[in-house]
Amino acid sequence: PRRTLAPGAVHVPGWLDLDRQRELVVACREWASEGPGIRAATLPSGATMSVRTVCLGWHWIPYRYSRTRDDQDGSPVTPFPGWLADLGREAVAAAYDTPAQDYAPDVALVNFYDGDARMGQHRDVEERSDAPVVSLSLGEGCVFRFGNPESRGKPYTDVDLLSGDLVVFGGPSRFAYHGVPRLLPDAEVPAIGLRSGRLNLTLRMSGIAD
Ligand code: MD3
Ligand code: FE
Repeated sequence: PRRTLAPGAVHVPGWLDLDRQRELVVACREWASEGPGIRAATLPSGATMSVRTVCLGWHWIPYRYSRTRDDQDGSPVTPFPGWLADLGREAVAAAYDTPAQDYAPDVALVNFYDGDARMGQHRDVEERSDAPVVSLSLGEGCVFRFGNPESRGKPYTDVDLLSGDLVVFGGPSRFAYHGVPRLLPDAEVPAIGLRSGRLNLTLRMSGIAD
């Protein structure tokens, strides 16, 4: 089933079957342990994010992209694998019910949430492309707050995202405010090899030439 949250924003609950969820968990674990590992980014205010992130293709630092892990040991970012770009095309095609051969994601942010981790309302404006963002959720559920392009406040809609869910954000929804106010620790979690917490993968087109 597909559910349109707003123009260009489509939620496909349970899009990833359990085998694909397990494969993604294995891959995320590998990426998170490569080189200097997964890290909580530090904001310009000096505050540390409660979410931990590992990046593929381009390394995200508040608020720019780099090919190197400039806030860690400066090592090169993990490459963005071709199979993940294929998965992104498949996701966009499923959400919009139309072929997506031109969708060529070159950045993935893998976010890990546990305990009281949350993500405040923000817009993703570091990319130089208005191509859609693909979001894949694994493990514990969360409340996802989908806002509007104008302000952090109302109107917004709260949507539960559960393990295996896909959401694609494109068109007029691409630059909307959004965030994750909390996990849903009491929701049931399938056995996919995640002991606890929530993983979210977002696939993006950086629009950066190199
Ligand atoms: C709507 N991640 O990494 S995914 C992020 O669950 C981020 O970890 C959240 O926000 C998470 O930037 C939410 C859903 C999402 C991601 C990117 C978007 C929604 C979006 C970009 C534009 C509009
Ligand atoms: Fe975001």
